[in-house]
Amino acid sequence: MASLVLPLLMMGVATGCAEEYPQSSISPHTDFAEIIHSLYVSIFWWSMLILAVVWVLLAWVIVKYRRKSEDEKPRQIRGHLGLEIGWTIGPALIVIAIAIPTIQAVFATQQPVADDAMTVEVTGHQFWWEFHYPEQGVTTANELWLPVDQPVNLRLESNDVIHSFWVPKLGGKRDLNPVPAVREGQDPKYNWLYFTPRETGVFMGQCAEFCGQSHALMAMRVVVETEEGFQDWIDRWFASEGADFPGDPEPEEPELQMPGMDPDDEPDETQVAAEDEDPLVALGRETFLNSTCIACHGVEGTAAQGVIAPNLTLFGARKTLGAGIMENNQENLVRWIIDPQGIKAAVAMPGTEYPGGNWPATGLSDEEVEAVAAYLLSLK
Ligand code: HEC
Ligand SMILES: [Cu+2]
Repeated sequence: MASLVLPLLMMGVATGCAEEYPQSSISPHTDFAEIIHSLYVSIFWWSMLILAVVWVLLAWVIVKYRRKSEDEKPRQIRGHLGLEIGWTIGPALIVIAIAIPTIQAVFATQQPVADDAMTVEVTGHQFWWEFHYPEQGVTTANELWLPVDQPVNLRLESNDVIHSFWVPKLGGKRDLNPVPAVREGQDPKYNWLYFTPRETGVFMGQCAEFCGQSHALMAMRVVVETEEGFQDWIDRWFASEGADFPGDPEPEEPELQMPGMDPDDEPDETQVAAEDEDPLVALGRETFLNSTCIACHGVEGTAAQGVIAPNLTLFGARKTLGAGIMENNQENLVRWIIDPQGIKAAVAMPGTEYPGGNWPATGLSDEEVEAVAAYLLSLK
């Protein structure tokens, strides 16, 4: 049956692709994505049935009404009421048949949030992603860590223009809007995305709403870990530089807090370890903490408390750099610190020789850049 070969071939290609392509939307890994996927699959098979019926009818007409002799003239017909009503009602029924499960799916993906759901506040920035975990007191960027089988409720918001959160394998695609100022007593209106990751793994995502010059370079990863793996990541975040824990008092003003120089500081493991640390890393830390980097970037437990750029705590554990655009290694990081705008247009970060984001060039020497990169990569 010719009418079946092509659909089967297409299915083969489609399922074959699912495993290889990181941003495939036909490879669901959450309840949300499964709802969308099963809707898609059922509509696909009903369409295939319709296609088969149309092809069979077409073949029948071609054979039955073909020209049988040179001088044959087909019977001339003008209009056919029955057919016309038929092909008006038929498609209308098909549209209704598609609308019913679609509307059901829309409601199913807006289900009430479970009591034990974990909230993550996602903020879109030109051109990177910020993830804040209010319950854990953790902030990170571009790599969203989640525990498997734990319902998560993402609160979506933008710091500037409209962005869109899209990790195809996890389902959804929802805009991050700048949240308008609200009147007193009113609650701000956020978009939310609620799902439960079903499997561990790394899932790729991408900003799906054009947001400026480097929109195409605004990717992200979602790292779904086991419960223990996730908790370990949270613990490492707080242990990063051996300081603050949740509930600790707010850090002092950056100028006042020089790490390692406060006589009241109790010696702890990290400070003991610091003695035999790589001198390059030590130089990098000092350079980083004494340059404008910390006006924008934060590193937990240090004087770096900037909040307008990606938080760099555990930066060395990130797989990629620059919102998912390149591998996170010494060589790429050095290139990034020297000239971020040369790699990603319109980025609000100064380079060593060019200003950026209202800050003058950092003026770091090649050696200092190497050291800062080594320091940032040591944070893991
Ligand atoms: C004016 C604010 C500002 C200053 C100053 C600044 N940065 Fe940035 N930085 C940013 C912004 C904004 C981004 C996000 C860019 C993007 O990916 O779109 C960024 C990204 C980064 C990243 C990549 C983070 C990630 O997860 O991909 C690193 C690493 C970094 N900066 C290091 C530094 C260092 C080191 C310095 C000092 C030499 C510095 N930055 C100074 C604003 C700043
Ligand atoms: Cu965007």
